[in-house]
Amino acid sequence: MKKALITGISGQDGSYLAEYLLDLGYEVHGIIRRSSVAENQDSRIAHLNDKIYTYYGDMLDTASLTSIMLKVQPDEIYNLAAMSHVRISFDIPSFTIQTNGLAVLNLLEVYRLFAPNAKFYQASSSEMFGNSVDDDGIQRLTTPMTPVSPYGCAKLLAFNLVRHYRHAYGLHACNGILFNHESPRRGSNFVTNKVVKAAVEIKKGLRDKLELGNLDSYRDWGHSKDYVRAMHKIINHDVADEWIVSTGETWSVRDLVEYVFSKLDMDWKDYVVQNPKFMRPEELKYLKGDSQRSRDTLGWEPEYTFHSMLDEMIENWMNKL
Ligand code: G4F
Repeated sequence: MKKALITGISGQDGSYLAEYLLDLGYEVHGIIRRSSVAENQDSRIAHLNDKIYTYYGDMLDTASLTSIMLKVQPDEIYNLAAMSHVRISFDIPSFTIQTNGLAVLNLLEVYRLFAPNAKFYQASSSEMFGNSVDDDGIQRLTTPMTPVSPYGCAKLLAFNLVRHYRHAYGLHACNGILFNHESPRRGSNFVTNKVVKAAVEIKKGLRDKLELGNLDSYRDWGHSKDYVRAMHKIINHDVADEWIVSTGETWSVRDLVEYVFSKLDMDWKDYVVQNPKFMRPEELKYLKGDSQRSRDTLGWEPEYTFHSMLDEMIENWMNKL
């Protein structure tokens, strides 16, 4: 039985990955960060409580990472822990750089010293590209990385560290550059779930408007469930490398809003207002990823479309509210 250690197991991706690995017969271990609201610590993984092993730890506490690594002795390490909100990274830039960048160095050191035979997966992000895009309107591995947020800068540091540790120490350490990915488990301060939740609340008469920031940015949105399958394929490929995971389709925030409101038989223009509070000091305007190599070499394909993913999120809030 293979052992996996997941940092960030209580997040959207961590919870889906834990389910996926359990189905494959893995023994799943995960690190949970302490929160003052106990329910927030494990709301996404409570249903797995008797199937997984969890430990309190923190990416900023190297001693906790060391003791967990020594105890678990994992075959596969998935580093999904991060301060994952791009706009908030402008408010807490130093914390973001420490957690998403420097802490990855600490984790790599703990991995190198105490579990060097394990395989390592780093959750790298399309936010690393910033506003770089090739002439054909696509981001690929050769596209320059010029991040436009503290979050993107920290992720780029971690990306380079992972590559460096692979080359310098011969470790099986790989990067998955994942474009945006969503699901009913997405935090409701990310734009997809914020829009879906508010639209359903409006439909049910629980509120009357939705405040958003920039409607003109474009994202390549996939489903988290599809993307955790890609993580497993990436870490288990013979050669550790860098991989892009994306749908290859791009939609604007306006398209997203239009679709969700029209699905609920409403005209979004009657309800959506812009609030500068939700704008970013610097915006990443456009994402569309080329994942052809991942599809051809890893045999990965997404199952959800942008619309089927949103339909699932709408259904979730319709049932919940
Ligand atoms: O949903 P978002 O906050 O996601 P963002 O910034 O693209 O980051 C996500 O994807 C990255 C991969 O590229 C991940 F690395 C990262 O961890 C995260 O998962 O915003 C999407 C777009 C942005 O252009 C934003 O400006 O939606 C725009 N937007 C417009 N109004 C808004 C809002 N975003 C949020 N969160 N809230 C708004 O009210």
